[in-house]
Parts: sequence; C-alpha cells; structure tokens
Amino acid sequence: MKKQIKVVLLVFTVLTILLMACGACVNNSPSPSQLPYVEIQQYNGHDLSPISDVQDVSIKGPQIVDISTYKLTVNGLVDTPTDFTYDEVLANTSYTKEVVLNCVEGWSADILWQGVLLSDLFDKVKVQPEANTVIFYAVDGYTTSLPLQTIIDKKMILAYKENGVVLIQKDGYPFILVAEDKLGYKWCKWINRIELSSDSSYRGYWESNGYSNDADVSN
Ligand SMILES: Nc1nc2c(c(=O)[nH]1)N[C@H]1C(S)=C(S)[C@@H](COP(=O)(O)O)O[C@H]1N2
Ligand SMILES: [Mo]
Repeated sequence: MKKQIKVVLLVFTVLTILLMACGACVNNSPSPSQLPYVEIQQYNGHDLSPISDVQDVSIKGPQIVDISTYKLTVNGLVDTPTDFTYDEVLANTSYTKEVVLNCVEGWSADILWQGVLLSDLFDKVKVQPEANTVIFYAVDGYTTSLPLQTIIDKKMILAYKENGVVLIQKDGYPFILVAEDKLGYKWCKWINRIELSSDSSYRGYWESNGYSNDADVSN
C-alpha cells in the first residue's frame, strides 16, 4: 500500500513537472512582436532608394557626434552670430524633399529628405548684404561652399531625416546639406559650422583637389 502511494506520488510529481515545463515552453515561445519597417520605401507612387544605397566615401569615415554638446555655429558676415543646439535647429519649420544624391564615383540614391530651410536660419542671424558665399564646415575637417543665391533659389534644406528616419551616423547625423542638383561632394555631412562669406573664390576639400566648383549634375 505504501509502495502504491509512493508510485502515485511519483507519477503525480513527474506529471506536474512535465506540465510546468510545457507551460514554460508555451510561455516562452510567443513569436517576437514585429516592429514595423520604419524606412519609407515609396513616395508619390514610385520606389525610393533604400538608405543603404547612400555609400560612404567620406574622407575620414563616419563621424560620431555627441548631440548633448553639439552646436551648429552660423557666423561670418551676419549681424548675430549664433550657436544653435540640435533642438533649436529642429524648431524651425520642417520641409520634405525628394532629391537624388549623385556621387562622382558613379552611384546615386533617390531619397526623401526632411529638414529645415537654410534661408530660415539665415533670417535668424541676419545675413549682411556683402555675403555672397556660404561655406560649410564639418567635424571631420571637410569643407565645401555654394553661392548664397543658389541656396536661396533652390530652397536648399539642412536635412535631419532620410526616408522618414533620423539621419544615420554615416549619412551625416545630425545634419547633411541637401545640395539639390549638385554633385555629392557639395552635400556636406556632419555640419557644425556655416559661414557667410564674401570670398567667392573659396574652394572646399574636393574643389581644391581639382573638382568643379559649380558641381552641377549633368543630366
Ligand atoms: N563631412 C563630409 N561630408 C561629405 C564628405 C566627406 O568626406 N566629409 N563626402 C562627400 C561626398 S564625396 C559625397 S558623394 C557625399 C555622400 O557621401 P558618402 O558617400 O560618404 O555618404 O557626402 C559628401 N559630404
Ligand atoms: Mo562623392
């Protein structure tokens, strides 16, 4: 009789363990919740390029910018030189633009950019009448420039998002200049200073290495 109780207890224990184990395996096996794919893939009825099409050919590789200490300096021929925080830049009206980035190395990427108008920043610092050139400086020491009038006419933006996601590090976080209709080397990434100048003979990094200062994309 005692033996029978022992067997019953044993069977009960084994069953309980099996049940618990089974419960555990049921609990641990829900399929992981799918996060929606965040990158915008289509716009106005056609495909955009995936962000991964934007290659990195930068002079020193992707730069890491600490946003807590980051400042965007806008100075030179302006009445009120200003150091903007990331949030202060983002507080401006936001615009989206689909623009193709064409690199001289033969690749291109059709991306939906989102950012602020450079002319809105210029209004804030009050650009002086002698200014005719805008020089962009980046944390990797890269520089490039454009005529002030071109930036205004083409309504160029400083982008902080690409295909709906915050600009990734290799693409210039926190800001890339969307230099519409201009070759890739005008698309300054990791910008930390914008200088208003009257030096129209200024030549940036690639421009002083033999690349055209106009940098027009030939269609
Ligand atoms: N700060 C910085 N911006 C830069 C560059 C760079 O080396 N440093 N390279 C330019 C070039 S040549 C191109 S084609 C575009 C896109 O650069 P990526 O190919 O390095 O992404 O960024 C431009 N902006
Ligand atoms: Mo490039």
